[in-house]
Amino acid sequence: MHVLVTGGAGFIGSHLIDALLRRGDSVVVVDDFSSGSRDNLPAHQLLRTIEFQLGKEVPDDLGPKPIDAIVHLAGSPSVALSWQDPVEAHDRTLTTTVSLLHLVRRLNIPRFIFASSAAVYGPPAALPITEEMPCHPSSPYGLQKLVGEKYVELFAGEVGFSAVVLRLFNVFGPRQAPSSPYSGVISKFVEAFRFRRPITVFGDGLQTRDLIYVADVVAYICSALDLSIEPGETLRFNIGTGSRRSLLEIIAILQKRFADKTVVFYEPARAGDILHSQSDNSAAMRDLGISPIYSLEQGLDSLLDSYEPGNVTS
Ligand code: UD2
Repeated sequence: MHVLVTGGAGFIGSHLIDALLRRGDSVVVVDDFSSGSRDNLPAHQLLRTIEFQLGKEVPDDLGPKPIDAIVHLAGSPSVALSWQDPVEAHDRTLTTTVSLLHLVRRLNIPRFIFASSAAVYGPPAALPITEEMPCHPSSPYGLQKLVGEKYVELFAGEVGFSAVVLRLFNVFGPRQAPSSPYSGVISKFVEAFRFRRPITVFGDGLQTRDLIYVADVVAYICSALDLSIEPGETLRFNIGTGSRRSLLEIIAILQKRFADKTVVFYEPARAGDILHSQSDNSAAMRDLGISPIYSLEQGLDSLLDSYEPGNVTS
């Protein structure tokens, strides 16, 4: 397969690139390198990289080989950031999606995989959350992902390509950069433990998330690429583990793993933050044919093993 991956130099994208190259697929990475890094990408003869600015039109000239599928991962990275600068987040998330769909139409690309988010649901009426539950996003980020999904469905039906929308729950793992204040919670907490810095908990720490390890997410994306779907059809899946853990539980696991306590500061909950999140992942397990392999503990072990030895006790 010849696959175009937007955000391919980022956290999830770079793990996907590794997996695609291992399968023997060739890849075009499209990235603006704002949060992703060239260091995340291997030197490989089947890999080509194109730099482009999110929110701008993607050029038609993507090389001589026809593209079999797009995996669209690029976008504004977080709920909190989308409140801070909703216009920028809109351009990066939604305008980029529309410009890619326009490209799919121009180049007749048969498959589009869209990385959506659990944030489309907003505060859930019940747990676990099924794909059929109503979506009431509580942040610009969630709304932009939801409208992106609708665009995908509209274009797929009209143009005749097949699409898979993956509603990613909280993904964690190596290469998730902890550097921004808006980085994923596990990357922030692990960094705090590694460098003996204080942790900030927004709210009381009892909020729960469905935390899925990046290797499991990549396996689902690969499966979505191979899935047999009717042209014009859009399928939607929750991508999570089906369980939920609180921030205080994560801190307790890390305290044990590092044999260390850390100072915890509590601040008010962030705008648009929901209390609990847990996927019903039965549709993904059934139709994409795989189950998540990593528990939270196993994922954390694998993440900590990816750092230099000496920072973590075993
Ligand atoms: C949302 C989506 C997730 C993904 C992500 C992208 C939900 C349920 N999840 O994740 O699917 O799209 O956005 O960014 O909508 N927190 C702290 N201290 C910190 C950092 C975070 O307490 O230093 C809290 C934060 O306030 C939240 C929880 O940890 O309650 C998880 O935050 P996050 O930024 O990792 O992800 P979240 O849930 O916004």
